[in-house]
Amino acid sequence: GSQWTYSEGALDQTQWSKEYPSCGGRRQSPIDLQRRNVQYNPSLKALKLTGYKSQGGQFPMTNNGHTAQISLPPTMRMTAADGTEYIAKQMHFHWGGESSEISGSEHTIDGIRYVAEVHIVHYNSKYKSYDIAQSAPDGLAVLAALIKVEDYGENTYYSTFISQLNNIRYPGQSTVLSDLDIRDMLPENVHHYYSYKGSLTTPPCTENVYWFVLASPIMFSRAQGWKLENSILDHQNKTLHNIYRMTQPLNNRVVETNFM
Ligand code: SG7
Ligand code: ZN
Repeated sequence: GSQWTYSEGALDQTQWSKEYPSCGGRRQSPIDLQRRNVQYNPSLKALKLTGYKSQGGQFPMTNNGHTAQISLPPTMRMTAADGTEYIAKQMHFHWGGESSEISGSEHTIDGIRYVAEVHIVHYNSKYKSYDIAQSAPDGLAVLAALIKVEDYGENTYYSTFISQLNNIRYPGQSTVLSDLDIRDMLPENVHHYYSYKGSLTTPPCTENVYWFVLASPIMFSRAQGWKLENSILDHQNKTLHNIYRMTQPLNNRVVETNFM
């Protein structure tokens, strides 16, 4: 079968639905988060993140040809406002062009695209495994955070990750990161978020993802933004750039927030 891409060849994102029908569905991700159109729900509780603090673990990281992806231990869990518990599986990134002027987040806020976006993919703990959950209608939840680059200092919680991107330059390459603190890799404020029901943002675009997009961004230095955008290559040996999907129609969905 042909390989899907973001913007080149026969199976670019405008064509995904021809091979992956769900990509043409009515609850697709990402979306533009429009502050004027969200439903403020003050009773929406904060997410509960357990096992996110560093336990001195080893985190395999790989270049899967589409992004840099870090495997996460099942001891990391997220409990949503409705009490559903999700088990972490992996985290990965979406980014834009060769400079941070060319942004590449997937979700946009009032039409503004951020430099990059991190996704922590989880599966519903009522299922025995990720593989079972990934095809269940209530199987997945993704915790997302937008990444902003300005003249800040280095975000030292990302130093290990950024410096080891060189070890996964080619698709299929892997490395191991030690002692990540995933909690510290998120914004300080994880209480405020947007949430809505959507899909995977890549083929097969399965419509079984509960999305939680944090309201506060993660800060990177310019050098860190540049390294994220320019360290790893795709299957054509070209630098992986603009690895994000265009925003999709909201259709009849409601985006909820727990902040004003
Ligand atoms: C990334 O985004 C990868 C995919 C992920 C996809 O390209 O990290 O993961 C693997 C295992 O290839 O797909 C099923 C899955 O997690 C879509 O995930 S996303 O909706 O959070 N962007
Ligand atoms: Zn993603």
